Amino acid sequence: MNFQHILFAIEDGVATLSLNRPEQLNSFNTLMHTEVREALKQVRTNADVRVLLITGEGRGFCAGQDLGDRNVAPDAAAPDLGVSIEQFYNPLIRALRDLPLPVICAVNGVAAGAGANIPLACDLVLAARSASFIQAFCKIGLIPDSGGTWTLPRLVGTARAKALMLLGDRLSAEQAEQWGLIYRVVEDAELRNEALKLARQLATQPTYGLALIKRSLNASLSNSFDEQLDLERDLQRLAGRSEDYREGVSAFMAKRTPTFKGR
Ligand code: LHQ
Repeated sequence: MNFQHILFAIEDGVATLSLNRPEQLNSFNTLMHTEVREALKQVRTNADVRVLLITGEGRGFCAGQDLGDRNVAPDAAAPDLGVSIEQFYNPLIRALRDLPLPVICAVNGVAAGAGANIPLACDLVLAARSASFIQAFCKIGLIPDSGGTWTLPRLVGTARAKALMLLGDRLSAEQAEQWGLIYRVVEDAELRNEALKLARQLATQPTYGLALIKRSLNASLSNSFDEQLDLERDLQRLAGRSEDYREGVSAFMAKRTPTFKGR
């Protein structure tokens, strides 16, 4: 499939997906959703892919839904936005959270609306120093979607999540790091390289095990302590059966560098 609104490449075990409508700050229209969905399908089904890196082209990361895509003229019938969420945004967020591999998000610029919540569905978020996060929904009479009402309060606490979502103020990358919304701020010029370096490093690691770590941490946010202990038991059972576990222990005992295959 030839993509128009995203760039997609697979190299050294790393799939890089870059949103590519820079003039509209990489806001989502239907075609971009369709292309992202197709790329994520390739990520899921290509055994060579061990890590996914998501970023954006131009000065923005993503401004959420393309607002020009909706007819809001006074004489037009009210749109059913639930359809768009059901068809596109919820499947996208679920796909990112459920991908059995680490997902890195490199937020290269402003991230607004759904574009501010997509990174929160990823596993490691780096942001350029000049990037910012805006829960812009409240400014146009909408509620935050793309999982934001679930992820944001868990990351920064309800008091800060409510302020961000009710006021729609711009949060700098630095503040986002201090509040625990993202993992790390890096200098603008270094973002892509730093993110790629991290992705390539992770792609040499026991990525099957990393996927199980991701699964257990995601589940811990809504599990009880007892449920989580049981889950740890079950996932450790799976991890212990992996080739990478054998390789890791053998390499440790032989004092050599392990070669992991992600299975
Ligand atoms: C855009 C957009 C945009 C189109 C900038 N659309 N063109 C889910 C389900 C269904 C429906 C509804 O929504 C959702 C989820 C959502 O995501 S709702 C929230 C949608 N997003 C927003 O409300 C953010 C709108 N954008 C902004 O507030 C600003 O553009 C930000 C703060 C992101 C950036 O501001 P500036 O740096 O000052 O840039 P700008 O506003 O000048 O934008 C640059 C261009 O990008 C401009 O086009 P132009 O032709 O004038 O250069 C904008 O119109 C265009 N653009 N966001 N979402």
